[in-house]
Amino acid sequence: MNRPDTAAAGPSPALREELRSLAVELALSAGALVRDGRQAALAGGGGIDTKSTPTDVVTVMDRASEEHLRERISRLRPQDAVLGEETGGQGSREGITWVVDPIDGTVNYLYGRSDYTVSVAAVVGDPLTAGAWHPVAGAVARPETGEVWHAHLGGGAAVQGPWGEKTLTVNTVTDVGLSLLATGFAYDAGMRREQAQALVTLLPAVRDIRRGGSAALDLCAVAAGEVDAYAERGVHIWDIAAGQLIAAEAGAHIATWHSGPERPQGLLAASPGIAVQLGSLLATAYGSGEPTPA
Ligand code: LIP
Repeated sequence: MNRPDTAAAGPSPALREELRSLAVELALSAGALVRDGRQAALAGGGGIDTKSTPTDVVTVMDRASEEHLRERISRLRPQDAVLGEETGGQGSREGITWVVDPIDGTVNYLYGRSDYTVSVAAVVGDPLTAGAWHPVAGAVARPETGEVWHAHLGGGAAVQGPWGEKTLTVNTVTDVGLSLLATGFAYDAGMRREQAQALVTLLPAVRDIRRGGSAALDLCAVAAGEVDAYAERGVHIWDIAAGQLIAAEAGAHIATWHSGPERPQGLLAASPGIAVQLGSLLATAYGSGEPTPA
């Protein structure tokens, strides 16, 4: 298990639990905003812009959700920093930074699909430097189903919904050839080509893959045992910060892999029984080094 040392400097267990409760509240309230505001905001094809490529969309509700989160956090935790997908931020090297993805799975949201989320994490360290931060509390809300997955460092992971709450534990699969792998693809055509080429190695070597469109939801699926692993290259801290903590607290092995300074790193969250096998497969598929524990 490569869960960060819970005794490491940082918030006390009591404060981590408090941050977890706040992350749940924030994710649920922003989720309700984007769910209820979608029809009016996107009526007649309005409310949509693009970012890095014509397929990398941002809606007025992405922006409204992040503004809502920033306003609530500045009121409830004025001493903390905020880093968001849509308006950035510096982060706090000494204290706590709230890392928020106002809508993860924006394309799903645009198409009226239910598999989009709001992801809220409290992290310590420098959130702008890979490997220099770690999450201490987090929540991922799925507004269309009323579910929210949550965890705090050393406190386990759970999911709550209209039906109640249950503790999360990863699967015990030990043969990567029988594993169900969640993955995702970038918006950049060149990166997508590389990811497709990597699939030529990965796809025949696993049971199957699932591509859901939200890294946060994929990581919660690992935690819940709905897939055996998640691996994707090029995701951002706001896509993964809450989900990777939830997966780690449910027993997943978390690692990153690098294939050169010019390439974005990859994230792997896997049931422990297949982490080494899958890590080697990823290294072969991407021509990178073996993943290293996060
Ligand atoms: C999404 C990620 C997903 C990735 C998508 C997209 P967004 O984030 O969560 O894992 O495969 O291409 O980047 O853009 O919906 O916030």
